[in-house]
Amino acid sequence: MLNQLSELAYFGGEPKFKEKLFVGRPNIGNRDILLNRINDMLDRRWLSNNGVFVQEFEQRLADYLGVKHCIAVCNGTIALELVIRALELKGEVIIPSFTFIATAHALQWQEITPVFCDVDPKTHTLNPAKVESLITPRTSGIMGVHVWGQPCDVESLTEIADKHQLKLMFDASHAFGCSHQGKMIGNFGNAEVFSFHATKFINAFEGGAIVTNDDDLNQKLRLMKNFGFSGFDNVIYLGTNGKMSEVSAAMGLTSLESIEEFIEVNRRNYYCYRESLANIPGITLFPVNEAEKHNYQYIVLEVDEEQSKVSRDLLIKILHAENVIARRYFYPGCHRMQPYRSYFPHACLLLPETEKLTQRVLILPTGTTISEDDINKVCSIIKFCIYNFSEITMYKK
Ligand code: T4K
Repeated sequence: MLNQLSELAYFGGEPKFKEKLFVGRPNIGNRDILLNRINDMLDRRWLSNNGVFVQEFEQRLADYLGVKHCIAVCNGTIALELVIRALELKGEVIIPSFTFIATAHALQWQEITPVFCDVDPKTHTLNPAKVESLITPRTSGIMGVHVWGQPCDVESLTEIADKHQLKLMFDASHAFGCSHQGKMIGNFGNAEVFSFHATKFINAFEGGAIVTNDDDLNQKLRLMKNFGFSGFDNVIYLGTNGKMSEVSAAMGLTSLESIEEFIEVNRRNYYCYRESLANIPGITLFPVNEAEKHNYQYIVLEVDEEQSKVSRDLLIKILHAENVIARRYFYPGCHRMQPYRSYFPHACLLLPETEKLTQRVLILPTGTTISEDDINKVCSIIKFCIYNFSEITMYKK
């Protein structure tokens, strides 16, 4: 497809894609079913406040995950905030910095200090040995993130939490439909949180859910997400408005019904990328554990510049010029964003693996809007860059 440098859009050639290929393009399930649901909702004139779609969505999520309670809410960030509050976390909570900023903000928003812990470079999730070394008398909990759908080291984290009498929760925003040792993510710690944002594997336009096997926590969360109301005119607890709307639940249900198709397409895309990107110097595709259930929602590349000779950032610029809108999740790391950068200016010294990952990781588009042809084209651009590194780096802008 590419023979010389000038054919790259970055150096003045025509972009290889007319339409932009986005990371995070939403998967839409069956449109007719969705529109029928929306019509039903309009006919019923019941648009929010624990409507039938929300109740059905909660039940179907709980059944799918094999978890006792599911509380649907308006987004993943509110879900995190609610759990943090319901678990009465305070002081310090240990989290990875290699995550979306919402994980940290959900704590800081409630004046709890997120203590950033380094990750294991193989799994990109919390390194349990490092977690233990960060525990202080102010620590009240640990929040792991199953980033890219890769489960944390749940057993070690549970052991640490039990030993130090800490609460354990998981931000499972990326991990809907994934399992760990045969059990669906959603069943671990005191509670787990999913995001059903438009860009997520299952989407509800905006939405989230908290899942737990703890009856008391369930009761508390249900009150908290609805201003603390227990029946008409009776407020028995401090609460907020975390409710999911009916239109979101309609989308969530429709999306959930297509889950097998989404997995199939994402899986096909993952294997297509894997084949096309095999044996390219300095390029590694983050692996999926085939022994477990997985949603294959993120195509995660690591670029090792020493071998590839082309940096991750130059590769991104070249891809963007071709209309492939690859992303640098989670650059530059929460610890380098505000307000944390000001609060902990030296945090980077304790986060060497996170620092490396934020310089190396690149996310490529996948999902139902991407064809195998598209993937082969994207990969041929990457290959061309790596195999022509000396010219590329010599003439880079
Ligand atoms: N914890 C973790 C680990 C998370 O990853 C997230 C969310 C949360 C917590 C919080 O959950 P929510 O409160 O969001 O439910 C995007 C999403 O907005 C965010 O939900 C997600 N993580 C994060 C990983 O990605 P940005 O800042 O990258 O958004 P943006 O606007 O750049 O869009 C992302 C890509 O998606 C672009 O390539 C465009 C494409 N896109 C987006 C939307 C909304 C579409 O093609 N269509 C769309 O409708 O954060």
